[in-house]
Amino acid sequence: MTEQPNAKKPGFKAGFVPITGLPNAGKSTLLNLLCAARISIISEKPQTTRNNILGILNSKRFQAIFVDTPGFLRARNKFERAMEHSIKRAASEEGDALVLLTEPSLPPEEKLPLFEQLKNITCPIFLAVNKMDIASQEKAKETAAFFQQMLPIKETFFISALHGNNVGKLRNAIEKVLPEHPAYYPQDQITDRWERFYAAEIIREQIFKIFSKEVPYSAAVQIESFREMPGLKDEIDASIHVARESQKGIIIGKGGRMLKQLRENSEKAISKFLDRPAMLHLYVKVTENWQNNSEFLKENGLL
Ligand SMILES: Nc1nc2c(ncn2[C@@H]2O[C@H](COP(=O)(O)OP(=O)(O)OP(=O)(O)O)[C@@H](O)[C@H]2O)c(=O)[nH]1
Ligand SMILES: [Mg+2]
Repeated sequence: MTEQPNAKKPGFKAGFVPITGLPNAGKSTLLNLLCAARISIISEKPQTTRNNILGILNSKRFQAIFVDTPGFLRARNKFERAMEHSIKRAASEEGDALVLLTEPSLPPEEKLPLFEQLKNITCPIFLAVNKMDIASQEKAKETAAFFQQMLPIKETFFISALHGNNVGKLRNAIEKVLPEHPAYYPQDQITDRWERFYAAEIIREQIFKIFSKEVPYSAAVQIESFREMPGLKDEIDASIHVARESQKGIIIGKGGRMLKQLRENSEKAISKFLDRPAMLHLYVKVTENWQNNSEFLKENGLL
C-alpha cells in the first residue's frame, strides 16, 4: 500500500471523529455512508455494534477517521462494561470532532445521564438529528433544541443516514474543523479491521436478521480458522457461542433447518464481501455466561 504524496503536504488535514449516540440511532448506517463502504454491520435491533470500528474517509484534501461506537448503554456485565469503555475512549481520547447522532424524538429520561459524559468533551460537537425521512419536523426541532441547551453543540444537521440527505453538509463541516496533520493511514485503507473480523461480523449480522429476542445478544462468533485456497473457495470454520443450551436449540432449529439457513445466508454475504467464493462451516457451542468470562472476551477482542 503506497501513501499518496499529498497526504504529507502542508494544508492536508486529518483527524479522528467518533460517532456516538443511543443504540439504534443509525451510527453504523452513517459511518458506512460517509465512507461509501459497507464497514459496520447494521440491524433494526439496538446494540448491534460491539466494538469501536474505524471507517476511513479519504479525499485529496483530508482524511477523516470515523469511529463507530456501540450505542450508549447501562452496563450489566463485563462485556457491556467493555463496550461502555469503548464509547468513553472514543469520545474522550481520540476525538478531533464528535458527531452526536440522535433519533428525531427526545431521548427517554432514564437515558439522559448517559449523555452527561459528553459534557467534558472539548472538541467540536456536531449534532445530527437522524431519520428525517420518517420524522416530524416539529419533533426533530424540539430534540435539537434540547441537545443544544444541554451541550455545547457547534452546528446541527437534520439528516437521513439511510437516504443521504444533508450528510454531505455534515461531512463538509467536519472537514473544516479537522486539524492540519498528515494522513494517519495509507490513503487506500478504509478500515482498521481485516477479513477475519468481517467474516465474524457478517455471521453476527445474519443472526440479528434471523433470530429474535435474546438470541442475537447471547451469541458471539469466533472464527476458528480462515484458510485462503488460491483457485478454490476460501474455507472458514466459525463457532457460534451462546450462553445457554436452549439458545443452541433455537439456532440449530428443527432438523438443523435454522442453522442451514444461517450458514447459507452468511456464506453468500461473506463471498460477496470478499469478492471471491467462500465455504463456511458453522459450529454451535454453549459457553455459559461468556459475557462475564474475561478470558473469552479477551480472546475474542471484546475486552
Ligand atoms: N428511516 C430511517 N432509518 C434509518 C436511518 N438511519 C438508520 N436507520 C435504521 O435504523 C436501524 C439502526 O441502524 P444502525 O446503523 O444499526 O444503528 P446504530 O446506531 O449503529 O445501532 P447500534 O449499533 O445498535 O448502537 C436500522 O434498521 C437502520 O436501517 C434513517 O436515516 N432513516
Ligand atoms: Mg451500530
